[in-house]
Amino acid sequence: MNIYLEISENLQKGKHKAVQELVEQAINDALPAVDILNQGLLHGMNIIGERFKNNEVYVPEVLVAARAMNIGLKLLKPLLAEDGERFVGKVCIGTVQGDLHDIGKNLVKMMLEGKGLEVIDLGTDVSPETFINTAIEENCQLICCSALLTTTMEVMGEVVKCAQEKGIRDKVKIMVGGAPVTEEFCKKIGADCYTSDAASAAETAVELCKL
Ligand code: B1M
Repeated sequence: MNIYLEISENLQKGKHKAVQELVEQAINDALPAVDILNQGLLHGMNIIGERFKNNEVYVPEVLVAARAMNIGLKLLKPLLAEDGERFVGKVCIGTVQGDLHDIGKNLVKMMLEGKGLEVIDLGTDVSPETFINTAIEENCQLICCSALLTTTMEVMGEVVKCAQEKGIRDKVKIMVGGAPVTEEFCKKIGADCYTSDAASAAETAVELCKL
């Protein structure tokens, strides 16, 4: 079995120590970090996602897989980060109120930092007011909102409204993303842009911070 499949299978079983050791081994073998991420960690997480959808596994199994995923991500972080210009802009990021999913948000954060952006991580379950107050206090050019639930993605519209109410809508850009989010939804709520994955989120963020 190749090492990517081993990482994927151990992640699916929630064996975080094995995932840690295998990712370390792959890094030591000089395998590309992006392949370790896509063919190993994300491959395993996608399978768990499908099984979760089909009621073949339940929340506890998904949680241990998510823990293994986050451990693997931490190890890859320095390798995924590029040695670019430092602090090309300031961004705050969080998963919206009511939503506890943070793996995608963490991946986006890592890529943003890799592009030289200064990132304030607000964590999960973040209220619209917290996004907007942070953007004001920290002088952020960009707010990044992640949502994984069809029920919580609506909070992104509240973030846009809150920015209007606090009079900063013309000073801050709002980017939205996460599995249920679409370009159409982004337009509907009046956010500035939608990106579908962490790499394009980071590239777009740099462009938005330059505006
Ligand atoms: Co949850 N969950 N979950 N879950 N969970 C989903 C999202 C679900 C699709 C599973 C399913 O039924 N198929 C489903 C949502 C259904 C829906 O809304 N239509 C679901 C559900 C129902 C729930 C609960 C309600 C289950 C329950 O309790 N009965 C519950 C809700 C808790 C809450 O948030 N209030 C719940 C709980 C959990 C766990 C806690 C067990 C765990 C989260 C652990 C954690 O995050 N620390 C979990 C997980 C892991 C998942 C799945 C299996 C995997 C999500 C993930 O991390 N994917 C997920 C099924 C799935 O997505 N296939 C599922 C990997 C990650 C890298 O992808 O986050 O999509 P993703 O990020 C991508 C892009 O979307 C993008 O970049 C990343 C890739 O490059 N992206 C952005 C993300 N944010 C972005 C922001 C951007 C730009 C791009 O700009 C700002």
